[in-house]
Amino acid sequence: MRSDVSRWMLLAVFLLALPFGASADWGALNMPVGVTEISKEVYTLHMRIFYICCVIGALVFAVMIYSMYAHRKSKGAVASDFHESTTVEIVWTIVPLIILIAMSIPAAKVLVKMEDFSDSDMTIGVTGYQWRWHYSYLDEGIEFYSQLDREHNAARQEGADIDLEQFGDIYLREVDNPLVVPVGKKIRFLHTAADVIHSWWVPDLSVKKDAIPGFINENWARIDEPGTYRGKCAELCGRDHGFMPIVVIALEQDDYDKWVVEQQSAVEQASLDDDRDWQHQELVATGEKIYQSNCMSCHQKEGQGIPGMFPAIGGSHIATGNIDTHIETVLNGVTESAMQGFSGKLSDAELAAVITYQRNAFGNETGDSVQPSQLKAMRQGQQQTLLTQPQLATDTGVN
Ligand code: HEC
Ligand SMILES: [Cu+2]
Repeated sequence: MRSDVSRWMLLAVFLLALPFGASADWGALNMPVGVTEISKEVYTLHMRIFYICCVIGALVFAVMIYSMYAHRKSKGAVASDFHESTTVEIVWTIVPLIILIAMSIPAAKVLVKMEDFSDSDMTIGVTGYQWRWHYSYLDEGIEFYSQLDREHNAARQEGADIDLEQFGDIYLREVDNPLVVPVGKKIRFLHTAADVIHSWWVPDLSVKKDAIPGFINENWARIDEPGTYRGKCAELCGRDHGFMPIVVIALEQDDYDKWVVEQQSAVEQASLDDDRDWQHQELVATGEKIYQSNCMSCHQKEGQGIPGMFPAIGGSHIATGNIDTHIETVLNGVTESAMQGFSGKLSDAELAAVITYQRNAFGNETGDSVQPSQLKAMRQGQQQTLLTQPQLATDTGVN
């Protein structure tokens, strides 16, 4: 009789353990330990509570399985009949209460630590856009957009003939401009969004925070080890939600300082680019890259668009017609449509390049070149109108 019970128990344990034994890389199923003090504490907390749950689960199931087997009907078992047993009720209230309190104390400690934003060494603003991230280093004056790497973006296009092997295990998890940070510094992140709700999630840093338009959420991380840490947008934010990865590169302080200097000189270079005249070929070549990173996800690889959703650029009246209308469209976007303005996202030179490209690709053969100075003029003209408008309004009020 005894050995019968234990045989059944063994079978149950074996069946329960199957899924664990079957997976070769079972570490990958669990949450990562991560590379920050908080992430390690979160991991420890998670494991501790997980084990408590395992013990409770095992005990409850053991009692259930044993009771069902030992007191089965075929053996003539008769259900015992005890009502309103104060002792039992007290026990099953007090015991879970004690367990819950025991679990909440360490959890509260970690939560409090996570919410302590004091004494941060640097602050980075993180803004979610459909479908890219914008980073702004508040003290260093560095800012840039970060989006799905151009080659990965090309590879995901329908019918793209690209060998995915080359991307290894980071396919669709690479960006053009990673977020670069120093190790050992307390970095405060300020999260917000410009259109819909996104969520900035980097598991290794134990950072996952909703980015909500009109709100600023805080978070922080102090990274212990140099390395590359990847994440994703974790809030369903529209068509390309699955294609706005995050890459954080943590560098030793010296390397980070070098990076900051490089960035600052890149800003100078960009302003030089905005001030000079460009060759036609140069504009087209640069424009193609900018098109692939910024426009292709909607207007498609061959500029054919998606009928009913995104207009084709090849043969478009705007991309082959009046240059100013074309510039206007790209600079300010089209209200009430998915076509957002790129005035804040691309520099004058970048805009000039992508517009030139659109006018000379996909069968469009205008032969036009657009120069950064035209963009600058257009921007200034628009600022002028904005400045004079309130004036007009008061004038009409007086009349
Ligand atoms: C999120 C999707 C999206 C992205 C990204 C996008 N566009 Fe558009 N674009 C649209 C939509 C939608 C329209 C149609 C707007 C309307 O007229 O209602 C449009 C229209 C246009 C037009 C006018 C075409 C026509 O014939 O009406 C041009 C030119 C254009 N976009 C250029 C660009 C450029 C340049 C970029 C990249 C820098 C870009 N677009 C990125 C969605 C997008
Ligand atoms: Cu998103």
